[in-house]
Amino acid sequence: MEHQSDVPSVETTKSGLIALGGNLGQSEELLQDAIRSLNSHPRLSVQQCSSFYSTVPIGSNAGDRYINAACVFSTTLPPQGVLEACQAVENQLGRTREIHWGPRTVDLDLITYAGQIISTAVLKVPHPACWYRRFVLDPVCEIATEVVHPQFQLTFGELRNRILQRPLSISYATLEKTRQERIQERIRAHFSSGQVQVLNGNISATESAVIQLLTGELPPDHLTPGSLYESTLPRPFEDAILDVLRAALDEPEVNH
Ligand code: A4P
Ligand code: MG
Repeated sequence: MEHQSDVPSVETTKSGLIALGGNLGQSEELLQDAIRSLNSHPRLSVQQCSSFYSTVPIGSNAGDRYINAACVFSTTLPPQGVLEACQAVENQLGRTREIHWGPRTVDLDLITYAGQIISTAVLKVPHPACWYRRFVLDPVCEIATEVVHPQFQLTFGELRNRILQRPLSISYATLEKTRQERIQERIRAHFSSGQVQVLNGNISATESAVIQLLTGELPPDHLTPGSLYESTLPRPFEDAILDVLRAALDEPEVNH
């Protein structure tokens, strides 16, 4: 029998997308340094970069406005290797991780890798939040609007168009009544009816809601665009939902 180690490995070139963000220090220069640094990796090359966008910070600890961008890369590294290359660049550019979602010099997220779906303890691809964040979708769509999100089978351009609907329609498919009411109250306090519309729970959410909030665990093979499982969001859920909506509603400003 032939062992795996006896088979000569053939290195194929794969491509993917990385999203960049930062809000500490000279962010534009730091993002440019990050792109140069990624490109200097012997097995990774940056093919195309978006403009730089100024975006509203999402998350209560997030700090000042962010600069966000995206790039297309090609690589002979496996996905885990691209993640490690990204983390090496973050560390080299002075990233520390005292606060989750806290201010950072440079944050590099692997958005897609060769149309693959990956879910390990350290790497989730496509990036789970990429479909509702304008700070990811706008730069990505500038350079890769036709790239298909492999779980949703929609292009990034289509994913962005869904989020552009106003009011943004959301539903609480499986949340119990008291939690629905609590969340609804908070949404009303933060967003106007022209921004967010909460659909009645018994409407078929998959058809009409852009974002559908669900409790319980994420079923890996039943992912539809718009399904947001409680288990995939930071706690408390009620705050995380407001952050999701802010990230979907924010209008990034191009900052060439
Ligand atoms: N990880 C899993 N999958 C991936 C992936 N596809 N790409 C793991 C990158 N990392 C991935 O990330 C935590 C762990 O996620 C890593 O150890 C890796 O194994 P991190 O970069 O250390 O921590 P983080 O970035 O603080 O947390 P997280 O959850 O990744 O946050 P996000 O999603 O990166 O969001 N507002 C604006 N306007 N612009 C921003 O760019 N970014 C964030 C952070 C919050 N608010 C923002 C922005
Ligand atoms: Mg990150």
